[in-house]
Amino acid sequence: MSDSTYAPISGHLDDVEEAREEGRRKMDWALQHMPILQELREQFAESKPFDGQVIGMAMHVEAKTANLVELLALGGAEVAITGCNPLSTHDDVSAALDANDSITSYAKRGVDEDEYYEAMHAVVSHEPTVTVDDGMDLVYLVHEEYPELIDTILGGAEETTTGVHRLRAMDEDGELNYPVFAVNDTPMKRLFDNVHGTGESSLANIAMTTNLSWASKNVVVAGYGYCGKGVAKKAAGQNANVIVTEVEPRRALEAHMEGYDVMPMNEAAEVGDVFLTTTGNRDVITREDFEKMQDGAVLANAGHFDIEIDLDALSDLAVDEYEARDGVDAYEMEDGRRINVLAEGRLVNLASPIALGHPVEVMDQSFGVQAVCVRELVENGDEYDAGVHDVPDELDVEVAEIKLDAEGVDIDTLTETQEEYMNSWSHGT
Ligand code: RBV
Repeated sequence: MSDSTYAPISGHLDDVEEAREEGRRKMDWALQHMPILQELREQFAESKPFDGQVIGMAMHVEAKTANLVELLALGGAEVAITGCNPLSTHDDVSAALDANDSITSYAKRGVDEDEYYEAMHAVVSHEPTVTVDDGMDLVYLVHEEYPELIDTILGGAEETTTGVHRLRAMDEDGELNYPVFAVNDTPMKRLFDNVHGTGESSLANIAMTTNLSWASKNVVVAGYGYCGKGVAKKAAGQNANVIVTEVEPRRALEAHMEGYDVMPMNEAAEVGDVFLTTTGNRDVITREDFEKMQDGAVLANAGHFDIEIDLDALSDLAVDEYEARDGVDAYEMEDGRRINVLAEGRLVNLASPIALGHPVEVMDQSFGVQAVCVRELVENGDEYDAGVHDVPDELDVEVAEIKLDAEGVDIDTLTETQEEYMNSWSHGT
C-alpha cells in the first residue's frame, strides 16, 4: 500500500484562509449556474448514497469540478482528489475543498512531473472504492502499482475521450480489471462538453491570451471529431476561414460538406494563421510543418495531452525562445519567422494562465452524469463486469430531464399508440 507523505494543498500555501475564501467564492458562482448539481445535492444530502465509500479522483481542480467533489462528499463519501494536468489546478479552489473534513485535496498548480505523480499516489493511499478520472491516470496507477486494491474497488468513471480511448485499448488487451463507465461517450457529455465546451473555451482562451481577432484569420483545426466540430463551427461563427485536417475519410467528407477547406497539415501549414489540435494523437504538427509556417503563426492544443505539437522539433529548429506574452512562448526560426505556442502545448482552455476551463453549464451536464454514474456503481456495481461500459441510457436521460426542468422546457410524450407503432415491424403503408 502507498505510504505517501505528500502533503495536501493547505500545507503548500502561505495564506490558506484567504485562498479558501476566494476558492469558495468561485465555487458559489459556478454552483448558481449548475442546476443539475444543485438538484443532485439536495437528493444526495438526504439519501447519503455514498456512505462508507472512498472516492479517489484525478480531474481539473477548479470551481465546477469542486462542486462535483463537494456533492460526492455531501452524499456521504470521503473524497481524495488531485489534478489531471500540472497546469489546470486553481490553488484557491483546491484549498477550499481541502477545508472540508471529508475531502483531501492534493492538487496544486505548476507541479513538476515527480510531484504530479506523488499526488496521484497520495490519492490512492486513501484506498478508494471508486475512481473518477479525467485521462485514466488513476486507473492506470492502481493497475500498475496497487493491484491489491482492485478487489475492493466497485468501479470507475472516465471523463474524457483520451481516457476512454486508453481504457478501451486496455480492455481489449484483457488488462482492465474493474468496470469503468465511459462518461465521455454519453450524449449529455459529448454533444455539449466536447462540442460547445471545447469550441467556446478554446477560442475564448486563445483570443484573450493573444488579444487577436478571429475575423479573416485562417484557422486550421486538426481533427474533426466532436471537439474539432465545435471549434470549427465557433471559429466560422467568428468570421474565420476554417481549414480542417483529418485522417478519417468520412469525417473529412463531413467537414468538406460543411463548407470548410480540407487539406493535409503540411499544406495547411503554409496558409494557417492559427492552428488548434483536437485529435488526441501525437505528432500532429511536426518539423516539416514548422518549416513552412508563416511568421506570427499561433499554435494551440485542445487535446488532453501535450503531445500533438512536436515541441522538441520546434525547439530544435529555433535559434531563440522567449515568452512573448503571458502564456505565449515564441520560437524564433533562423530566417526570422516567429512561431507562437500557447500554454506550452497543453490543453489551452485549461492550462493557459487565464484559463477557466469549459463554461459552467456544460460541465454541469458532464458532472451530473459523473455523479449518477458513481451512484450506480455504489448501488449496482456488482452487476458490471470488469471492462469499459457505456453509461446506461436511463441515467443520461435522468440528467437531461433535470436540466430541461431547470430550464423550464417542456417536451412531448409518446402516446401508447405511438410507442406501439415505433416498436412494431409489421406495419407498412
Ligand atoms: N473539462 N473540465 C473542465 N473543469 O473546467 N473543462 C473541461 C473544467 C474536461 C472536459 O470534460 C474534457 O473531457 C476534459 O476536461 C479534458 O481533459
